[in-house]
Amino acid sequence: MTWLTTLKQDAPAELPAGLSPSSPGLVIPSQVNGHSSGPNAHGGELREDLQEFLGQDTPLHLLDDLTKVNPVTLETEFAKGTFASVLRCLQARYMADTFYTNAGCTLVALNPFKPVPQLYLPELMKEYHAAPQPQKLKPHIFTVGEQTYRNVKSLIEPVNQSIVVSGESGAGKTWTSRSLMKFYAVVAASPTSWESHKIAERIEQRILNSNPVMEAFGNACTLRNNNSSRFGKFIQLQLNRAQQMTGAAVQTYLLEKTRVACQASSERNFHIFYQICKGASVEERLQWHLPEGATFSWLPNPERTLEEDCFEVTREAMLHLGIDTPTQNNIFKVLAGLLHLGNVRFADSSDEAQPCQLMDDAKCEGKGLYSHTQGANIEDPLLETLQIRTIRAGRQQQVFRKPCSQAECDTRRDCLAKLVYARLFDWLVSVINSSICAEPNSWTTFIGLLDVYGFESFPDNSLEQLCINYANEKLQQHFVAHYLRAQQEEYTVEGLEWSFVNYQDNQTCLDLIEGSPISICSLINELQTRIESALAGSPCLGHNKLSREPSFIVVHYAGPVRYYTAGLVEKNKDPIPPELTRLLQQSQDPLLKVLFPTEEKSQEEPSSQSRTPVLTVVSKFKASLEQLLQVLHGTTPHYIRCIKPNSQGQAQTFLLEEVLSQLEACGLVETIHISAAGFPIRVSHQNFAERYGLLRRLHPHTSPGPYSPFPDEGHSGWSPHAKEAMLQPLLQDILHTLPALTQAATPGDPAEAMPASVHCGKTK
Ligand code: AOV
Ligand code: MG
Repeated sequence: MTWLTTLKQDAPAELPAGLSPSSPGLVIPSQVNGHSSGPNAHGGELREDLQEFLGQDTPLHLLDDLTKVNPVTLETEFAKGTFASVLRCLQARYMADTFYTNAGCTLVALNPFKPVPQLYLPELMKEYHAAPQPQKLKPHIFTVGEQTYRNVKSLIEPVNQSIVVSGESGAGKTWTSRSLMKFYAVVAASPTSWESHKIAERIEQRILNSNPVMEAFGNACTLRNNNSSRFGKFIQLQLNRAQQMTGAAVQTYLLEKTRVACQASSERNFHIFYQICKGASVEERLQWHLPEGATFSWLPNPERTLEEDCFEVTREAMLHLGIDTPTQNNIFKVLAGLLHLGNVRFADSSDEAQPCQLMDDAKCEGKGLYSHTQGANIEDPLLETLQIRTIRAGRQQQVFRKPCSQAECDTRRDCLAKLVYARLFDWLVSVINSSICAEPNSWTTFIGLLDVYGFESFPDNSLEQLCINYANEKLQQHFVAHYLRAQQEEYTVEGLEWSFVNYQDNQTCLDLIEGSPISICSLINELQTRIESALAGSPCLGHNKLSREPSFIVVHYAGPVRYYTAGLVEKNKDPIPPELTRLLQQSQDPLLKVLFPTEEKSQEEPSSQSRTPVLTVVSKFKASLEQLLQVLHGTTPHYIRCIKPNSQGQAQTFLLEEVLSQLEACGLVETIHISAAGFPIRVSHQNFAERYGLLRRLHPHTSPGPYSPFPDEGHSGWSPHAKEAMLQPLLQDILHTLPALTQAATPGDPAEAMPASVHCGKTK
């Protein structure tokens, strides 16, 4: 038996009358299983137990103090203000530069919003790694990292581990997973070096190099975070039997590709575009057709200088990953081409039979993509592809050409850019994978790091938010299921009486989103199919058919979100005109040739026999999420909840309301409810006996226990003063073990006096 949670199992026979083996009040008073018939009944019972146990002459104020932490008080405390206590605890710690706090099985990570290099020094990593009990050091992501690492190692049958990092945009998820990767690069360093692409590089260095590359292409400055990840990431760090990191594999989710062609005001495009515009040399500008001072409509706010605009770092990292300079040049040339494409403007055509023409001032700039990627001149097929739709109809599949409206031309232009960028990103991920992935027989276990977008709720939410929140809903369910299951199993092993608290199960919400046969996902998919099949013949069916203002609300575990259905179906379908794919397949550009191989069938390309159904965004996302969950289910999960103390990104500023809403959104409310339903304190028998064994000796009728720390075992009949002297430290111990419940810190308390853990007692 690993943990002692009550005295029930191993209660010594000589326990004094009145303190029954099933009454764990004295040990950890918050753990009483809710047998009380009412607050007073329970409080009184405990006090009597204590008095009986400690002797009638025990000073009354000591009894009072000890009964203060009785379960009833805790219940009431919890009901009326656990969050207030938790908030004040986090606040006091934050103000004293203590950014990590344990909360049950999760670690809360507050964003310092200032450099704290001393927290991430390799020496500190080694200290956590070398500590006999890292959990006894200050709470840190390295404690989680080390625990995870030891879990893999210590088990006879190795079990894969995962660390799920969550939190809202700008809370520090990417920072945290990056720091954990650095931690493993130090503690699980492989002794051998790799020789590849002329660069001898240790594998862990290569793995770290994947970060700047993926962030350059997948991150952007948003209103909430200057370096916001616009994709989800799951990286598996692969370990061999000797616990050395031999490689890694990256899986990405749902890149926000619309950002290439459309950025909210005050936001920016992906970092890489700014990097090439700011960092290119004179020769490179010539080579990539990026004249100095050129303006691009898809490059808003270029005057802002961010530390992320570090082209050299990206290039260096690409080189280390095996992407050579000619390939890099090719990539940057294509990206410059996309910027030029963004400057293409179409004038409205007064004659529907005539294609929209380029606006005069855009003509020259619009040449960019053609000349770069086609090797052909301006009158080539690209312009035509944007302007004219080809329709195949009739038995003979005759081809009709129909000029597009101005809006349609714009949509096709944007679609082309998104298509190229998304393919480029996927290709980069595959190159990174082939560069860092270990041979199948060179690793046995992995540690997975999940850095996904946090729960999102904006005034206007669409398909992107639906997918993101759906993912969070799934992860929350995984967390609750895992945590409850783990607790239940432990209680069964310990032989404890245990009944489930009625926690909020989000299965109902998941059924609403993904259930079968009818759910939001299936209806969005079906609506599209039905519109296409039932209304296909209508000449009036345009893209804006559904763009009224209808919406629906989903009550997520983290709060209700209103989703507008306008454009939802179209976004879900994410149509790619087949002419665009065909055009790119014909390109002579070496990179585009790789991204768009000719043998691949374009979407909606009619095949001779049957039309394979086009996978919608939601279906693809659902499938990748299920795959991820399957992987996570095969691991022992650990959770880090990142919290943003204020939305301005200011150091030393802790806004209670903003933090509270995040505690709710990241499911900490749920976690605390679940923790509250269980036994919050776990102490091994040995530690417990060492710590509290003397209490037994204070009673004249008890015989010394096996772990008594005192030499004068036979002694009994302590004086009241002696008892008080001995009990005071114990009392302090108990009060410090349950401080979040019993001692709400007042603002300004020194953080060191605050508990390193926030938790609470039973509610039932
Ligand atoms: P996110 O990943 O959670 O947001 P980041 O990890 O990018 O957020 O963190 C946002 C910014 O906060 C970073 O760029 C740092 O400036 C700062 N920061 C975070 N953690 C620390 C830390 N431990 N020490 C110092 N600075 C830190 V998003 O990807 O937008 O959901 O999409
Ligand atoms: Mg991020």
